[in-house]
Amino acid sequence: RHKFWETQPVGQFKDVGDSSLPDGPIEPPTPLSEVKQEPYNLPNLYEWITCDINSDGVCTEVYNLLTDNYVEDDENMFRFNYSKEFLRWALRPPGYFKSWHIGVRVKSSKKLVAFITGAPARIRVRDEIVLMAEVNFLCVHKKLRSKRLAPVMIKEVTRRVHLENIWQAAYTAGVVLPTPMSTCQYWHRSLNPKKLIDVGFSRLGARMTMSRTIKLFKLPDSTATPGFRKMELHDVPAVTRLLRNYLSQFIVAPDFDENDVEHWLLPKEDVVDSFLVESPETHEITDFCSFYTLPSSILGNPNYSTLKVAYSYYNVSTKTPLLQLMNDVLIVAKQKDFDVFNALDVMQNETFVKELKFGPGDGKLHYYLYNYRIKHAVRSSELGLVLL
Ligand code: NHW
Ligand code: EN5
Repeated sequence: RHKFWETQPVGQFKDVGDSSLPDGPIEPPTPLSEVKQEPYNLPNLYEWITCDINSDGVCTEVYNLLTDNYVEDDENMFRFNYSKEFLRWALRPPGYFKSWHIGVRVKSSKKLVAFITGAPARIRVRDEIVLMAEVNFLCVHKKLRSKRLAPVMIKEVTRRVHLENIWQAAYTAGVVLPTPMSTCQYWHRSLNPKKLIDVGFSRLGARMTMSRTIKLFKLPDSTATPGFRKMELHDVPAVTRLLRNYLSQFIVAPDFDENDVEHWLLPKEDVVDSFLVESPETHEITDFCSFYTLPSSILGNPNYSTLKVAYSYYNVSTKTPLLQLMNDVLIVAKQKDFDVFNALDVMQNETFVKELKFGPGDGKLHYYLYNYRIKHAVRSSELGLVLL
């Protein structure tokens, strides 16, 4: 059934429920001298390239490939439209490897037709901190699908990750592969219900008119929490402490240090937004929330071409109730003209989605680890990890 995945060190469907297998690495590392030194073979018309994502030209080529060929919803109405600045942010975290930004070109025309990336991360699984590659942006041009190019791309990124002496990876996908360590539900909070209905992202509910729907999703003009403000550079140490302490309760979570927090959470216009609550009395940082910006192209609509979408990222509440904190972040997302705010049911997100009028989406997101077994699947609320 899975001719490729059956050959890989991932949990196999036949082993689901087998408690005799231990948690942890499936295969031991091999000596670096035994890692294949040459790239895997591609069909003859194609060649590997390492993408210099700093180059504006290369970044534009990657952007165009993804804009036209990356992930769509099940009815092909929307397609992810990661911005160039977002791609640069996602692909250049502290300690990144340029060799993990892998493209495939047509030899004759030099056209970019496929892409895959890795980015290094320390991820804690229970009480073990594991150095991993976060693999993302796997994309094969629509005209080259179903030719078994994806397995070659995955083997090549694996080889280049191994060359850096890293033996585990984490990735998410909308499709079921052998085998999810966790499965999450997408939730959506309408901010601009009229546009969402016009483009087919959502539907008018039964016995609902447009004006009642608009009223239902109305939000206050300004945030409610005293001391709520944008995160700044000098907040990095306090946010790191708050976040590390919060994430320690989850079974799988990133192990963020101050450099990681500066990279992943310091606001970057049209890429990532972060807010915190500074107590007006003690000036203590008590709460934190964030979202990233990932628009979707609207396919074949005469009136609209893009949907502005915010995705819930990391949120921490210690003093402000999470419900109030998230209502404030919805208000700022609305002020910034987002059409919809998305969240997965990870961490404590189930505690606010219904009350704040999110509705379940038609999409699921499956989380995977490569070469690391977790015997019992993790509940989504036990996941403290958000991948882009
Ligand atoms: S998930 C988004 C993936 N991208 C898209 O969906 C974009 C649109 N689709 C495409 O471009 C986020 C193509 O359909 C792709 C497949 C390229 C998806 N993950 O070439 P063939 C990520 O980027 C398996 C993994 O003929 P294709 C995460 C499939 O099960 N495997 O198909 C990426 C089959 O194998 P099987 C996937 O449609 C994580 C084989 O590919 C997959 O032309 C990557 C068919 O290949 C997916 N999303 O191209 C893994 N989709 O065994 C990283 C299909 O079933 C692992 N397949 O026969 C870790 C590596 C690092 C390790 C380090 C120690
Ligand atoms: C790796 N980092 O299916 C990423 N999105 O629900 C790969 N549905 O937007 C992950 N189909 O339900 C890929 N509207 C997995 C996600 C692929 C994209 C995807 C889903 C997630 C989505 C929307 C639009 C559906 C259009 C038709 C959806 C309903 C919203 C409604 C709002 C009002 C309250 C009720 C719900």
